Amino acid sequence: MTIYEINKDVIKYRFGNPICTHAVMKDGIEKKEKDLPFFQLEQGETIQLRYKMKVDDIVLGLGENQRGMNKRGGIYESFCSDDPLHTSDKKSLYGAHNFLMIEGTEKFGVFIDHPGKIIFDVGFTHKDYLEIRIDDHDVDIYMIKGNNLRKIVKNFLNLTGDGYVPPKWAFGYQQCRWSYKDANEVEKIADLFFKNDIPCDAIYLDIDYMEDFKDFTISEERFPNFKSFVEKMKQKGFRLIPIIDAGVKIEKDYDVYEEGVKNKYFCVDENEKPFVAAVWPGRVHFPDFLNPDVRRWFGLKYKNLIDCGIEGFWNDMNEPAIFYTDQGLKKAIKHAKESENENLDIYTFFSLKDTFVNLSNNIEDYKSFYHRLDGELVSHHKVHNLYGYNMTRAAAEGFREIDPNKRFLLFSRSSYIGMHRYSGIWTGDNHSWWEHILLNIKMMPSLNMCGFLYSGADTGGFNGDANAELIIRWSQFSLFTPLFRNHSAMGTRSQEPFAFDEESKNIIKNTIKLRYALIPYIYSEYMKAVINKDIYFSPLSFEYDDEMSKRVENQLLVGDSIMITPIYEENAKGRNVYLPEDMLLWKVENYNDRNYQVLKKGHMYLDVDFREIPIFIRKNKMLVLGKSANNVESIENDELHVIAFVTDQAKYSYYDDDGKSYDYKEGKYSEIVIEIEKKNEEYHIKIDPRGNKKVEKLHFEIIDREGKVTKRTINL
Ligand code: MIG
Repeated sequence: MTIYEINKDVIKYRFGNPICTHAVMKDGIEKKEKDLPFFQLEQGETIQLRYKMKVDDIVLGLGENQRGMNKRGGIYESFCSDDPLHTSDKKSLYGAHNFLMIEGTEKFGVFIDHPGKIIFDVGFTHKDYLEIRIDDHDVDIYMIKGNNLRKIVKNFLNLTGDGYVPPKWAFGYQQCRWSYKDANEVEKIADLFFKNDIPCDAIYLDIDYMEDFKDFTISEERFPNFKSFVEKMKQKGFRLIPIIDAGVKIEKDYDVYEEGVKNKYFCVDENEKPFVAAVWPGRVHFPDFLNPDVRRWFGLKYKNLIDCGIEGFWNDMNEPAIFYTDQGLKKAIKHAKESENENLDIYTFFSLKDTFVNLSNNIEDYKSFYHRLDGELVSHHKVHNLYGYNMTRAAAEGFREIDPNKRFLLFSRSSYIGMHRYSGIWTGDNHSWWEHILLNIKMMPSLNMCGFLYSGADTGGFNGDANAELIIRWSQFSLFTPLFRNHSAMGTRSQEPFAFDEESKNIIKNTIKLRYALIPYIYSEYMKAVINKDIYFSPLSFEYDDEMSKRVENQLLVGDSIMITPIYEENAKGRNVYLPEDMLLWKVENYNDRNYQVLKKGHMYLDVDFREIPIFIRKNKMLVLGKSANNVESIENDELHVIAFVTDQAKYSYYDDDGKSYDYKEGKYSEIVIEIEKKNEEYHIKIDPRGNKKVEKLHFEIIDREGKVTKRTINL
């Protein structure tokens, strides 16, 4: 074991000779340190770490995973998986996010930088022990210090580089559905948004737009004159976001296939022939994204679509998902033939059935192909968790080369720590289940802790049929997630905002309008989180020290000023709420109508009608909001409203920038610093409009402890 000090808060423990994942962007200085702290270590062919948890310890982190925010009681396996049934017993979803924190007697973070399989047994096998089992003897382990949870997260995020920033329009509402079959249908959807006066910024193109599911092609038949169609839709105010899949169709004369074979850009089998698997188009090859030349080649392919006016993409099936391989299929068919005329009993029948069920995403297939890493063949199984990450890196680096100072929308299904530098993620194929709203709520802060700020779930659920109430309640939560996209699977019930009755449509419309009105706040908080290596969604325990705040998992802090208490149960007309301090409640039905209520610290039952969205403004904090519009670019925010709950003094820094370039990195952004102080029953407002050219007026509503509202307008 070699020990490196990265900085005063982070020590790296290196075992053997690990494969470089590029998750961490910082080197350290070699050090004579003591042994790995906190953990009992077992080292051999594999490495195991064991930590005895105290009764009240909580364990946070692990990003995209099942179960609670507190991961105790569960067992999780880092092995990126295409599994469309997210039940609570599932150990792996699409991402591998090997960072966790202990908060209790001891406070620390640990990041296991390893691209293969890892088990996190958080008190599952033995309730008191956290055990981390790494399927290898080459690994980097980072131990991260910090006085509190937020500080530990910041120290961790400080290692992994600057976070991804999408264009501002990507904070608008977005509509997707797998099965918008052609240009006419896409346009019809856009027109329905317009006709119903529902704001929307983007409509997605799922695999249906491609020709025979070939990446970077466009079906001439279903999307004739694609470039002018993209232009026409942009005129109407909608951007189109095509999907890109990981597998490249094997087809003679298809340029991506031909070039990939010629240049040896594909992963290979044991005979060093391009590895064959089957996904959407039937047989495909997988680009070897671990190789920088391949990344550059694939990344520049996005240009075909960018040249047509496309400004955003989603990368799918990049775990990589495998439907079957020829070897697997052959075995299964043989098994089936041998079973013909047999008297199949419980064992032999299920064994036959399982051979077919296990055709997809089979571990034997992942073990049967290879990457070329610095000239050497490395088994895919060993580096499995790097695949989607590097596909997405390829895309992001391609965009930077194609149009260097332009931000593109990009998110991926599979991911690894460090991929947040290149894109966001969405949480894959969930269901139209109420449980999945709650899972979504609990997962968002965990994803943030691992760096993934631009994220969100398929609002309304991907698989299964949604009813109007589910879409309403889910949208009322998703309106706070940076990625706010409604998506559903082919064959399920339509779930666009106008797919239900008139009343439900209007409620969803008001919800989406509230989102647009909140974009000044959401964008400001998002950008500050990126710049300060902070998170956007926090558990209450990040801000409040009391014991109860550690236990609450169904309420979140959004940015610095507000707390939300979403409804995630069918037919619920309210819920229990815990206030760690006095707060100001604004129950929003229509964002132009204000109503305020000061609520006392403690527990309460809150009535929440279908039409209502409760927003809690924290004590001595401010919420900034503007106006809604058809889409983000047409929002006029020359006048902003500030709702402040002030008992002593409050300060808010409102961030904004051009929303489309990387100039913010050179300090080209504006910040309006607002300070309100209450002295002798008078409010003193101080405004420092640093670099601001857009906002001309601020309308204040300042609410005091008694609920008295003081209005003030200030010209900048
Ligand atoms: O196996 O492209 O998660 O969002 O609609 C399904 C079709 C493949 C999975 C993605 C989903 C997308 C779907 N894809």
